[in-house]
Amino acid sequence: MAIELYWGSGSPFAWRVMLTLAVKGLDYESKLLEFSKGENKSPEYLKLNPRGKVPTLKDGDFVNYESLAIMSYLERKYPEPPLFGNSPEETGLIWRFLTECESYLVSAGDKIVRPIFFGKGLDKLDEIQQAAQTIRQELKTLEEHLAHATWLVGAQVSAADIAVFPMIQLILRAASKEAAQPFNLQWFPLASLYPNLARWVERIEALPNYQRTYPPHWRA
Ligand SMILES: N[C@@H](CCC(=O)N[C@@H](CS)C(=O)NCC(=O)O)C(=O)O
Repeated sequence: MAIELYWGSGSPFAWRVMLTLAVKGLDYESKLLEFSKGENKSPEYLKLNPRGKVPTLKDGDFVNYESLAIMSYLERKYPEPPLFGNSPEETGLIWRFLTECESYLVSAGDKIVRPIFFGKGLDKLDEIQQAAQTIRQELKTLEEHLAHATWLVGAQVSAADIAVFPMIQLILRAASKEAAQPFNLQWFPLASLYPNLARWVERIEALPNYQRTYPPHWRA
């Protein structure tokens, strides 16, 4: 039975799972949900994921949600190529990047990306500036780390790269919006401000099957 992936265009969390499937060369049935039509809150979908969020993965009778939980399930079920490290040290470092990403990039991103995209809460200037500063600090930390590394952990792409990358793409897209201009975010252009990070982004974009993971509405 095919793997089914419920996802939304532009969701960085769904993008993580799509990249995991791409790198592991796993085919899946795409179940693209339209938030604007409330498809993620339909009674059928809420039976799979009571939070009404994406991503959700169904593999045979097994259903799971939360992007990192899905990634770790896929790793155990389809171990090749390994994405959670080749040694205890690599696994520990990968989990450090994952939890740092949730604690800093994701939580700061939520306070600023949402207002920029949806126009709500743009008046919370202090909160936005503080979140922007957290993100600049995280970009700087990643930039310095990538001065000496091709991938975030180990000699090949790992769950750390796959989980962080969609957040970077999301914040760059937010920074390019007109609503972001008054905040002087200094996240952009990546190639001149954060050249190591820009090269790492290009490496991920060159992964096999990457194109299928790119949010369709971002192409427009
Ligand atoms: N922690 C969750 C976050 C999932 C999430 O927030 N998904 C968003 C899209 S980026 C969503 O489905 N939002 C719809 C809603 O909350 O109604 C994960 O890692 O999967």
